[in-house]
Amino acid sequence: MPHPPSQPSTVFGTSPCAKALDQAGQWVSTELAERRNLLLFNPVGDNDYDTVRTIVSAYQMIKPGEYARAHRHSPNAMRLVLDAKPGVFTVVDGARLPMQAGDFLLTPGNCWHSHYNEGDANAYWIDFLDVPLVHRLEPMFFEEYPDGYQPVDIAPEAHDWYFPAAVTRPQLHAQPVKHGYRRLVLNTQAHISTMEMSYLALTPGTPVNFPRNTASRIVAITQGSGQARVGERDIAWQRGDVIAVPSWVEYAFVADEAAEMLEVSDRPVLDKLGFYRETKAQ
Ligand code: 1HN
Repeated sequence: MPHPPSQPSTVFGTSPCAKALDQAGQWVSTELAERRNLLLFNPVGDNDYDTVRTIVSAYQMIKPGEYARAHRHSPNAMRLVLDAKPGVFTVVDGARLPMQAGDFLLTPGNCWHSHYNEGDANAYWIDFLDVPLVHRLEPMFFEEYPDGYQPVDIAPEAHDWYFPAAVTRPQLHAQPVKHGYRRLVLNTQAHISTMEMSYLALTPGTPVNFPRNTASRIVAITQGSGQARVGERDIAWQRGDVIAVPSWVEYAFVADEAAEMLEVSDRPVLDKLGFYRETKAQ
């Protein structure tokens, strides 16, 4: 079994998106903004919010000493941590969960959540939410926590909502290679029923052609670099990048160096409604 590197190969904090967040950090406090987000809207038609039709993703940055106050909403949320020094954590319905590079965390709909950076460097992560789906179906609810501070009740080592990289990466590399890549589907269905989350590990130089299918997905690169073809577009990707793959678009990935990525898809919705369909992979 190839030994996965334990540290991320690059630091997100040097990327143009991180620079934009750093710039925002000079002007906009979490006091003012509640969340410091760089929203990844897809510039198609008159869209000014969605990354794909059912899911939005956004980078978030929190500075040392900052606190993003507690709120809750009906949309489900998930976070993939890019850079974080010790002392960064989120509190979800009273459970204090660490946020370290490579960790993945759930905030199921209607759970109170607040974020803290008690470390000594800016922390960056990617948020994924089913806001566009909830918006279209209309059951949108949002509430501020009274006075903003939710108490911490527990600080568990392990939790159903917490997928530390130290656990998921060895699990991913223990999966068999199928169709040229490894896939680990995270056990999240009991908590978030609208989206499916998988980690993928690609072997350098082995192209992976995915079947065209009716699910929409967002792919976030956690390790390595390579190229993708999504529909008619050629994309060079590296750690920290986010790639939108809309419904019924053909897509293929090839890694230049051992690569890992997280895929967030709306497939459970399509499956439940009987709308999931795919063509055979070439
Ligand atoms: C939200 O509540 C968070 O709580 C992050 O960290 C990103 C994007 C759209 C709507 C709500 C958060 C969000 C969001």
